[in-house]
Amino acid sequence: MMARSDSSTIFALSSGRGRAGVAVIRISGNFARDALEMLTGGVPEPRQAVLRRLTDPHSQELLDEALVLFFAGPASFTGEDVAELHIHGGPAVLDGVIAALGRIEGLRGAEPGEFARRAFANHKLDLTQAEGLADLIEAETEAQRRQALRQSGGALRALCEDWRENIIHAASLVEAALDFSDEADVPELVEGRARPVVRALHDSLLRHLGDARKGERLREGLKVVLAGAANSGKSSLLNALTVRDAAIVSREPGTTRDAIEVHLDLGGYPVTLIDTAGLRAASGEVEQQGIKRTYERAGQADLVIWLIDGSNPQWRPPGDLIADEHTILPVFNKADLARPDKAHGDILCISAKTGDGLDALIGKLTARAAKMMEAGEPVMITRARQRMELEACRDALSAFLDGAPQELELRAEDLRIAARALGRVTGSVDVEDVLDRIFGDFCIGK
Ligand SMILES: Nc1nc2c(ncn2[C@@H]2O[C@H](COP(=O)(O)OP(=O)(O)OP(=O)(O)O)[C@@H](O)[C@H]2O)c(=O)[nH]1
Ligand SMILES: [Mg+2]
Repeated sequence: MMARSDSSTIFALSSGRGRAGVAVIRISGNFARDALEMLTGGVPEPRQAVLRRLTDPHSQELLDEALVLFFAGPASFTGEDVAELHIHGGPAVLDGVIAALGRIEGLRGAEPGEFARRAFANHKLDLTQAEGLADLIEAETEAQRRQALRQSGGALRALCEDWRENIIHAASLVEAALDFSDEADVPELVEGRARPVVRALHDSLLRHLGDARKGERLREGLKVVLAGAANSGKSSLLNALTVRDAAIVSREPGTTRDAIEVHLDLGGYPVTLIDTAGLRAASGEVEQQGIKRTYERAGQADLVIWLIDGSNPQWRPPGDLIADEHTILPVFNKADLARPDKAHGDILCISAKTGDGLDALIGKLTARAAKMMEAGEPVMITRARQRMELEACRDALSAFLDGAPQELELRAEDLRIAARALGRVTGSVDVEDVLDRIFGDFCIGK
């Protein structure tokens, strides 16, 4: 659902669902004070935790004893008055407090991402920080957490704002040249002073855009596909790597049909491992469909482990399975039954059955994951949205650098376009159409 941008006071459970020692309910808006008054009989000093009895304002029934906090706007997460109720995390307590809040006039339940959206509207965070916050909540591994913390802390925002200031500085030089267009300092202003600024910015943008999508990969996890001839041991390997029976293993070739995904944390890097239907001249229609999916998955993978059945080796994948040779990692399985002959070099040998060679394989995967995801630049692009705008900025800067310097109006326009694209990254311009998408990704209570 889309977040409404009205001025009502909103509330939601901000901690996770389910039984817990403590659950936190957040209230934000003009009536946060009144709500506290009605539930607890008073409003504590801002930022001081106090223990209070919560009673239902309608029935006067005792609901819980809770730790209560109040933040006076604008010094709060959303920039509005905010109250927090740290209640006992049982379903009945929670239902009672939520129901009582719902009966207070002027209050309504929050929609997904609505707290963060209000924080954005009140300039507490920009779009990149809001995206970073969403990532922090989703982060499953250490490297993901590091990246999300950097971004929610404003690293990308600061970089974009710095770039934008430089563009505006260059634009002011071009505007000045426009004002004095019949005088001799025009070339000095544009060629001598604006151009080097734009050139440096352009280089910096190229460096960040040429990051091999590491930041986006880290957000999404590295996709590793297990492919190979039917019966080569793909499902056995998946199970051995996850140390549980996620996939069915059997002597019959053609066992796996649907792709099966599991998530691994390799040295802090997130990896999605995908087991696929084995390749063979398939008999049934279902298996053929499975094989079609194997092709689709392999085509989208960051890395394809080509698993070779040691007892019946098929050394190479079919030519049309993978477009990029660099994404293939050949692995020789069933090393307990057979060994590869010398002609095949130092191929990685494993046995999914005995566990032999699995540590080496995990080591190799971890190294690949690190190489494909570890931060080169301290600030990373983490989403396609950001990349798209930064590319638009780069193109406008290229147009400036390639254009005729004496066409001052056109050069000024190039810089305006570039600055606008950066403004869209942080959300300082043209935001309306992206807000629903960005904040809709949050869960309720964030
Ligand atoms: N000896 C030995 N047998 C293995 C090894 N790995 C798998 N197998 C056996 O090979 C057979 C096929 O294993 P699966 O893991 O189902 O193979 P798969 O590649 O997933 O097969 P499909 O899903 O049909 O493509 C089973 O009987 C496994 O026990 C291994 O390292 N050594
Ligand atoms: Mg299988």
